[in-house]
Amino acid sequence: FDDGYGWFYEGVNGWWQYDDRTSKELEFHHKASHTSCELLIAGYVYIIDLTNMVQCRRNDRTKKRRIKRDLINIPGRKGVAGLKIS
Ligand code: V3L
Repeated sequence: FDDGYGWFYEGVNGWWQYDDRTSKELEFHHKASHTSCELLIAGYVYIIDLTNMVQCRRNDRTKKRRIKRDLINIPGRKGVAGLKIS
């Protein structure tokens, strides 16, 4: 975004940036002070808990990933939505 911040979810040894569309949706819900939202990501509905800053699949809540809103150029950034930085 214009302020240099983006949205990330946890991977192995680093953070993946959310895809563009999902990032915009997250930013909208964040700015509106929503405590959670449900978003369709790669064919699955995810519950994004903006209070505890975690995400999980709606139909399989065992795997929780931490999420964060942070500067785009953080160290440990792996890529965008599973596409690695070369
Ligand atoms: N955006 C895109 N794909 C996601 C997201 C998301 N917000 N959340 C989960 N997945 P789970 P390393 C990730 C994918 O949590 O090597 C990365 O994007 C997730 O993809 O049980 O471990 C990489 O593609 C996983 O494939 O819902 O850091 C991949 O893991 C699948 O949904 C490997 O990354 C199940 O995750």
